[in-house]
Amino acid sequence: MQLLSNFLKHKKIDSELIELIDTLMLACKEIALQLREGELSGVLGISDNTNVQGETQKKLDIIANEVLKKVLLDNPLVRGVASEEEDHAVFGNPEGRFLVTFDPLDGSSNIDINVSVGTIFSILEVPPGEHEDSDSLFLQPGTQQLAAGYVLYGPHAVLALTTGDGVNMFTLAHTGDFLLTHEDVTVPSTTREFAINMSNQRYWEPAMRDYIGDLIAGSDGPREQNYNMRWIASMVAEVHRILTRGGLFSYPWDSRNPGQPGKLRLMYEGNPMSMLIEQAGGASTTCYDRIMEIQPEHIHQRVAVALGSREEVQTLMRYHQDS
Ligand code: AHM
Ligand code: MG
Repeated sequence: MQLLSNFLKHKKIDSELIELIDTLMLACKEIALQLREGELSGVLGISDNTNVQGETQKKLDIIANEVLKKVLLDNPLVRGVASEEEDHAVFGNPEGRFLVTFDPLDGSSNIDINVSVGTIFSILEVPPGEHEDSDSLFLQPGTQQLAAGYVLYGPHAVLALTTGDGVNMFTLAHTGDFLLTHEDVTVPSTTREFAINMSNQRYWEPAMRDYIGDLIAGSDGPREQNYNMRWIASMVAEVHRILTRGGLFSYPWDSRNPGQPGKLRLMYEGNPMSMLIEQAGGASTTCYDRIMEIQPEHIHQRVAVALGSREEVQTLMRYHQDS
């Protein structure tokens, strides 16, 4: 089985990008270790802090964020990082070539119940020309991402990675190495499985209510086949399932926060997951538009998300266009 860095070298990926990915994995291995000990290392439970979005931070949100920030900013290739858990971007080497955005611990509401969580990341390049250190360096559409991925901390830790040439998966071995376990992952174009938080149904747009209603009607409804539902409440685990066997995941706009496009964040969740899904042959949309073409206006911007098996995503979009 091939080592992550050997695989990337063999694929002729830019050596600096390989070095950056290795640095990211160093941080993720440290997070995996902290998670492994759970209650024994006193890392579970909530902290006294709330993040910039007003959400209570878990102790592990803070630990994972600090580990990633420190390890990445120690690498001179990194100009700056933007994190779901930081108010603003944090900067390192002014000569650094790369920008990294991350959700340090996605699905962290699941930590205390020992359900899968993960680190989601996206790598951008500093735009050409002279720029002051500011959040605006990061405001690039998802189509500009050089690489994106996640590490899912489940029964085993798995990295799903794209550098813009397909998606590959690597499993963390007891030696501390990530080894290639799935090459050229593809999302089946059709599916009979969907994931959405049904308890928000009454707040959705009519088009979303109609679409999900028709899936639930199964073989008695217009779709004329039965669908199965899953909701892990950990996007990283849902996307991993979709990359593994297909499916549709959505966290749509809802009227609880009408001024907010959605719950998930464009730069830390929407764009990296969209790049992975598209690179694996799937599709990703706000229900109306391609997520990766959105021009971000601020780093913590939210977005409505529907992604997964291509034909199912297209059907969902038709319901929205027709409404
Ligand atoms: P987080 O980044 O604060 O963990 O929030 C994102 C998570 C996603 O992983 C998941 O899809 C969603 O929030 C679950 O939301 P809900 O609690 O409404 O089911
Ligand atoms: Mg998240």
